[in-house]
Amino acid sequence: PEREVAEEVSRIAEDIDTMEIRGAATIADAAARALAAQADASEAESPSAFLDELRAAARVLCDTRPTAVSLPNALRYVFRDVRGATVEELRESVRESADEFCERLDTAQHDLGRVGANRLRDGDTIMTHCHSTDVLACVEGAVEQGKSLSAYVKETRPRNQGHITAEALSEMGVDVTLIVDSAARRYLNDVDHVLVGADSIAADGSVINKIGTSGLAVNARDRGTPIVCAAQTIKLHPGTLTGHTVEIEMRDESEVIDPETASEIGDPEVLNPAFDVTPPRYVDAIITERGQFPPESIVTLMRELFGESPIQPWEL
Ligand code: RUB
Repeated sequence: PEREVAEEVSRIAEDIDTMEIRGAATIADAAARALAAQADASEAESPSAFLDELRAAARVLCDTRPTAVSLPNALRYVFRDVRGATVEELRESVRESADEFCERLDTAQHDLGRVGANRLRDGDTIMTHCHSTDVLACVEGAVEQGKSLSAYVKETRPRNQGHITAEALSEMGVDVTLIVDSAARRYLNDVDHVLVGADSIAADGSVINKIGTSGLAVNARDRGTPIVCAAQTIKLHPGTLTGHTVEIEMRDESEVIDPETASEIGDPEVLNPAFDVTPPRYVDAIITERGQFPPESIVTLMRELFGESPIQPWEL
């Protein structure tokens, strides 16, 4: 039977679903906090009932968006350290584990930013796609080192997350130029580094990120512009070690065209994939909190961190 989950869990799941909460790292943070909220709200009378509720919450959270592996990874991480013989002990343990996870996430992003910052030189121009907090951490690190930077920011249709990036970069003192997605190639000659984030990294080093990343990477390679992916190790997708592929989320067509006006252009079928896959040969480096890696070598790190056969959080 379906178990009731805490109201706060439903609310966070809804916010992830509607992209009120979005971006892989932010989703991971919210998911860990949701488990803590479930633990706080639980009225379970036995440890096993308490754990069943936590598993149900994990499932509800994972059912929101399929592509960012940081979501199940965050839940796995919190579950891994949960111990206790009584409901009270378990509750406290979930709180501690979630807090520790969120702290580690912050630290990892900061450490990643320092690695990424070292690639950027004073006076460099970057190009961004979508809105990635891991990418912003690299820029922030460079700015803190006293470097002055310019950025071409792609608006990132259909949801224009580029606007969030434009605002964040401006606040850091970066000189921002907003462009439509299809103008990227025209300006690549003026760019020193293309910086993108990731929702998942596959075992072969493929980068799964916002739709349009792969085309940008192919164009960047053609122009000889280095393309760098900033992705904490929480973005490594353990399932790809055992042959699974990363599911690409398809979103509602209303994000692309207003259903009211679609009839005026002959009611075409609309496809709205949210992410795409950039093969490792188009990526120069993956920047993590553990340092910078060529994409082809990321599998070693993945094995070290996850082992061979991770299980789903609700099976723990
Ligand atoms: C966001 C997106 C971001 C990654 C990385 O897609 O593709 O590049 O999630 O973000 P959406 P971060 O807007 O559909 O969630 O570096 O913040 O984890």
